[in-house]
Amino acid sequence: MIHLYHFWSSTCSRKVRICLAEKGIEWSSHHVDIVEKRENTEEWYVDINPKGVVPTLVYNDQIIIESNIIIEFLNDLVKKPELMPKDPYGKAQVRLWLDRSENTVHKNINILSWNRRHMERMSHLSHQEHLNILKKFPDPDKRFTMIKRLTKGVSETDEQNAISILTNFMDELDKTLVDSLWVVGDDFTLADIAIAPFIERFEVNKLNMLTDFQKWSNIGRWWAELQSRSSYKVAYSFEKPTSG
Ligand SMILES: N[C@@H](CCC(=O)N[C@@H](CS)C(=O)NCC(=O)O)C(=O)O
Repeated sequence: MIHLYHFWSSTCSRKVRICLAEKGIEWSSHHVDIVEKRENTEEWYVDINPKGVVPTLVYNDQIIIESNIIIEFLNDLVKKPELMPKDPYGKAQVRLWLDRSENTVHKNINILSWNRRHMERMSHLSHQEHLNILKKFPDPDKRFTMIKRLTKGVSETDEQNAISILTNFMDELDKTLVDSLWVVGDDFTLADIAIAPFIERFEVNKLNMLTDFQKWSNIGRWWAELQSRSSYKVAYSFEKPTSG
């Protein structure tokens, strides 16, 4: 049995839930509250995910972290439908998009989410209470970044830089989609799954400069197609649990 430790609205958790639905894999849900209860920094969770982030997948006592690695694991575990190209170059292209989804898109959307989403979610806390929570992050890199954001803020310049990097990403994605139905070739792959939750996050955060589908019409066509897949609908239908 597959056990998924995840948070209902996290982009990386949604990525894994799309993949599970594509593969038709049964899974058992373990909801980790990363907002109100901060369960992700509790000892029991850090024992399985030393970075204190979601998602984590557990299969027969094997623990797998990092959403991009989890979806590759699932693709290897269950053969059909195949979500990786057969040829080595195609595989390399998918891995490049997976890397971009994390190191370009996730990294920069986090910068833009700080003022729009994170601070609002934490507005019930005093500065000191918020700081005490961030100090509990087990991953030194994440702890340093989050504490710096809280104490120094995310400036207009930081935001403009993130927007410029994400605009370049969208230009690149649109160019890729001129000649192919999906991000890598004409078959749906892990690359499509890895990018999808971030486009939705641009929309939710009302980052209109990053969702101009008249300008990026190839992305617009791809995005509409992706949202109509049942795997996307299933992944997004997981709602915030009322308790637990
Ligand atoms: N590279 C990791 C990133 C995981 C990550 O940052 N997860 C976020 C949710 S999307 C999280 O758990 N954040 C916890 C927090 O900010 O307290 C992955 O892809 O799994």
